[in-house]
Order: sequence, then structure tokens, then C-alpha cells
Amino acid sequence: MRYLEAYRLVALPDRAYYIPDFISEGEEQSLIDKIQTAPSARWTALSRRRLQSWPTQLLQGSILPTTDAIPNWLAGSIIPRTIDLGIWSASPHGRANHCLINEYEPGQGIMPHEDGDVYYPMVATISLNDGIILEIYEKSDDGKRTVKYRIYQEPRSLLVVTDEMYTKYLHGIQEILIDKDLSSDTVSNWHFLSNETRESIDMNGGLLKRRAKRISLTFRDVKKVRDLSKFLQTK
Ligand SMILES: O=C(O)CCC(=O)C(=O)O
Repeated sequence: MRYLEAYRLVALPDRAYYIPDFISEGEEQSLIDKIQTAPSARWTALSRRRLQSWPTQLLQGSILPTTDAIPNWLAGSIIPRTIDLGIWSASPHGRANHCLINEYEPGQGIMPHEDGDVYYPMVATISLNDGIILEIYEKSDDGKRTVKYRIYQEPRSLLVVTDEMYTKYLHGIQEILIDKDLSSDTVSNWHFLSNETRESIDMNGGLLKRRAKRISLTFRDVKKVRDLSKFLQTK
């Protein structure tokens, strides 16, 4: 955890961490190749993006069966490294047991939402191929969504969100081609971004064009893991 503390986003409520270059370019490319060559049945097509669920989609808020695991090409080096960060030390299974892979074409996004209590309140997100602005919204009773914070997720970075940041806020990605008004004042992890990223945003007057498909790997610990035989008995 001491290593992780160096990457804490202190301007945000408790707690979020951003680690640039968490995986190497070689690891990124081999993940992209595996994801892109997965059988088409692996993909769930949604209206504004597509999705793979590993090991399976959740069934009644649980994983089934217990014998399935996230495959090695996806979990192999990443999950042990997130365990080493200490982020799963209090989670039910001591590790991520589920991964959603979201693929966004430029201009696609995801509506503001919360991940909910099916999961231990921790999500570890790795970004591949292109960066994206994740927006954090305050929850409000009247349903109005106000962007409170913005985090730029560079390719190969790891974003860890937990505690109140997980439970009290919504997150989403706008369906736009160009993110605007980006600066050290408006991007919560600005000082962790590479010089190249910051200079390119500054030179473009705070604008950032989404150039390529962005893929995210979101690792979580699903609280309920069912035993297949017991599940079948209840059917
Ligand atoms: O792609 C991302 O970074 C966010 C994905 C997300 O919000 C989700 O899977 O619930």
C-alpha cells in the first residue's frame, strides 16, 4: 500500500489512485490482439459500445460456476500485480475474480452509473490503445448530473477507485469526439500525466481528440460466487 499511496489523487474524495504505464507496450499489444481475436460470441453488442465478460456474465448478481476463472492471457500478469498493490487485501476473495472488457469507438461512451454492491467496492481499470476522460458525477435526488471531477486515463494506465469514490459518486464517459477545457485545473490527475500528453493538450488549447478505439479492462471482486451443483439444485 505504501507504493500505491504515491499515486493517490489527493484532490478527490477518498479514494482513487492513478498509476501511469502500469503495463508495458508489449503487454498492451498482446492484450489487444487477444481481445480482438476473441470469438464473436464473446462480445455483447450494446447500443453504444461492445463488451466481453470474463469468466462469464453475472447471473443473478453472482459468478457461476466456481471452476471458471479469468483466463491467463487476461489475468496472468495483471491480477498478481494488483494483489501486490494491496488493494484486494480486505475483499472477499482477496483478488479480482471478474473482468469486463469495454470497447469504445471514438465518440462512444457510457452513461453515468454506479457499479453497485454486487461487487466489493473497488474497481481497477486498465486502459488500452487510446486514452479517455472519465467523468465523476455527484448523485442527486432530482436526477440532475453534475460533473464534479475528471480523470484522464492514458493507455496502459491503471485507475483504482474505492471507498466513497466508489459508493457515493457516479461515473461515465461522454459520447463526444473532442474533450474540451482540459487543464491542470480541470483534470484531477493532471500531474501524473506524461509530458507528451500535457503538452499536446496545452498546445491544442485544452482540447483532446479521441483518435482511436479505446478498450478498458475493469477488474472487480464479485462478492457472491456460487457452487454450480447447488445452483442447479435450486432450479
Ligand atoms: O471504460 C471505463 O473506463 C469505464 C467502464 C465502466 O464504467 C464500467 O464497466 O462500469
